[in-house]
Amino acid sequence: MKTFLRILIPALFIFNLTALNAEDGYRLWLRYDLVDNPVVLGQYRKAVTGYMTDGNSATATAVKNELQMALKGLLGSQVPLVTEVRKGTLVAGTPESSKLIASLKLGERLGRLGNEGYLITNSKYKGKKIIVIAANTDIGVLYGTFHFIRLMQTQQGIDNLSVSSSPGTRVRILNHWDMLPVPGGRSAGNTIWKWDDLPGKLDPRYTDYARANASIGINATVLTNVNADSRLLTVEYMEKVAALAGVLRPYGVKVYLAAKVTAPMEIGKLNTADPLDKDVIAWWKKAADELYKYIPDFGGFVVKANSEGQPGPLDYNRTHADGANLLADAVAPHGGIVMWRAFVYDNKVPEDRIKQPYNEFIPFDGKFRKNVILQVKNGPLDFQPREPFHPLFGAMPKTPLMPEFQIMQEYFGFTTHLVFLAPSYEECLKSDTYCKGQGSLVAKIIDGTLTDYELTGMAGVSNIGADRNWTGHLFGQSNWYAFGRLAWDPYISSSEIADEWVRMTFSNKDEILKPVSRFMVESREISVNYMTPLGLHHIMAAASHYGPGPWVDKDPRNPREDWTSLYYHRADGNGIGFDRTTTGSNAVGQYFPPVRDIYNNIATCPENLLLWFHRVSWDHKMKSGRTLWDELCYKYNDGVNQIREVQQVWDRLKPLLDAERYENVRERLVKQVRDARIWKDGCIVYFQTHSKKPIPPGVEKPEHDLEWYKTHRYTDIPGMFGTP
Ligand code: GCW
Repeated sequence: MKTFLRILIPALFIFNLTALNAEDGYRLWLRYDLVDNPVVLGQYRKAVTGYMTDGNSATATAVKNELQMALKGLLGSQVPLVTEVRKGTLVAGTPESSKLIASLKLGERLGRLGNEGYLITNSKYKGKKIIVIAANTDIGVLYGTFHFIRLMQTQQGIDNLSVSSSPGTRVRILNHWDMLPVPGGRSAGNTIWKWDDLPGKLDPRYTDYARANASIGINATVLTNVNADSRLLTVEYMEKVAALAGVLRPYGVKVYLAAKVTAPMEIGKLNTADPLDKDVIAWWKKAADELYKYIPDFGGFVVKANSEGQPGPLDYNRTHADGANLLADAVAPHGGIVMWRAFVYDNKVPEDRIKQPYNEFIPFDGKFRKNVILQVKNGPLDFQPREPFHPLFGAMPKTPLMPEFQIMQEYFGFTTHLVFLAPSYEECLKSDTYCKGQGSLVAKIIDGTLTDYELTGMAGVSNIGADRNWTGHLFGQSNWYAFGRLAWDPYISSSEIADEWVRMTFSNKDEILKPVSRFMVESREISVNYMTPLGLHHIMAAASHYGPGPWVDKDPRNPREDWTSLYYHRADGNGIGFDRTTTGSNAVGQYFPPVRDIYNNIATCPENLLLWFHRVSWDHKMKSGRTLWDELCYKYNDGVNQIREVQQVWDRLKPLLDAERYENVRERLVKQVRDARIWKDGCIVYFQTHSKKPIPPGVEKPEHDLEWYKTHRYTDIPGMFGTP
């Protein structure tokens, strides 16, 4: 009996622990498990023996709660909240809320940090060693607190702290592309917003959403799709939005809405939405006044207008500036802003699609109100695996521009493929536009270093959904994380971000940290290789946007030319690629010299953008000495082999990982490897019908004939758009 109990009791204990710590990914990177390095743990326990927070605001309470939770978890036992300083007290507050912090005379250093920045330093108070997290506002203290917690999660030293940090951009915003529920049945899909339960019932998940965002400095969110629903501006929805705003507010996350230009007609019963019509002007003013009654700190609107069927000012022979300024005037008295999207194109305009945003917006530089910012996708087309940077960056000195990145992997295998996107964000931010000579990086334009932009921001199309682990693929979390970190600091590198995220999410141990962060950083290039190497773009399956579709000559949703693959790759017996040089569409002309000349010349154009800018013969000699055709085949082949290697690395890590999270990724990698092969084979057999050349030696032979790839349907890929 005794022996039985001896076995049973620990077994029960272990079972319970496992149950409590279900590794379902819900905790994201905010995992506060015991520091597993005894030396580091010892140092932390000595350095932090208690914590002291002051202030009564909801944000100050959030600081207190977070510290309590984090310290208890990381250090293994309750760390007391103290009212008297003792050795090892962690003091968090503002000079207003905390007498102690006021006495440290940090004024000058804090002065430079603005409303959201913070300091973290070691100090002495009455001869006792303390750690100080200080800021000008409670929200700054919260950001500093999360930074401090991150230092412990990533096992950094905390005895010599001298951190001072403030955000590089002002509006660090998620754009959810979720739809509102459609009356009479269809659900809102995979959204975390439970619209039917609001405003009465608040899912505790909203608080964790806010915590996660605050932990990486995201301070804003657009709740629904930019293909907007005017019901959002009805009182019924304002109440729901206000309830959400109430949960997010203590964490510094402001709510914004997608506005539909025709809302005055759809819900206001006006017979026009003309931005210069006086009734329309009055309607928006009233709508904004009403919104601010419900949500006094409402952020403002994001607008997609005259793009992909969305209504806009051009329908009334007005301009984008007229449309944006109308809304800007309505929210200005309340401090709101308008983010007007530059993602516009029209198949009726006889012009290379990628040139249209630049052409449409350049004439209006300086014509927008002060509280308008243009939201510009990282590249001129549409979130493709690789694009050059958008030529609008640097070209509108009198109009603030904010980049829009896609976190949701619409063209990167949705929630099935492992693709860490920081390298693609970084590639755009570190692109040199030369708008003011060498060193005019996109990052320096959008953060105001090289411009007079008072309003700055960065938008990320969110991948957050109702899955227990938030993003479906566990590694999708890293893209949310990366976006937030870069919006705060547009200069940090992908490898730093990967390193932090792996440490916090998986482990600080080298045997996990090193291989995982390495394949994360490589994963984006791997996907480019098996999907769209050498500057290919928009050759995915129509509608679903999953899998290859270089043969797409008609989109089932709309038979427009600029939604086909043929429009973009232009392959025939002579060669492949879109001539955008001075002898072609001259899209290169939208860049500053010398960028335009570099892109324009086939000898200097980076090979990873070759087919974006050039039409190239199949026999063209590449830098490797191979022909273009052979190089293309090898790139596809490399992509498949590289993702197989990632799969092997992951499998080898199995004994070191918890079963649940290991399995989440393993199962998806199986599909990713399968579908990378389909991409490679499908593209090679299709392009071979044009090149008529043999597949070079060493490239794995395609499994099927072209017809198979053309008719293949995926039945096990969540998140895919529509069908085929
Ligand atoms: O990538 C395309 C998507 C559309 C999206 C559009 C946009 C919200 O396929 O679903 O619409 O971009 O960015 O407006």
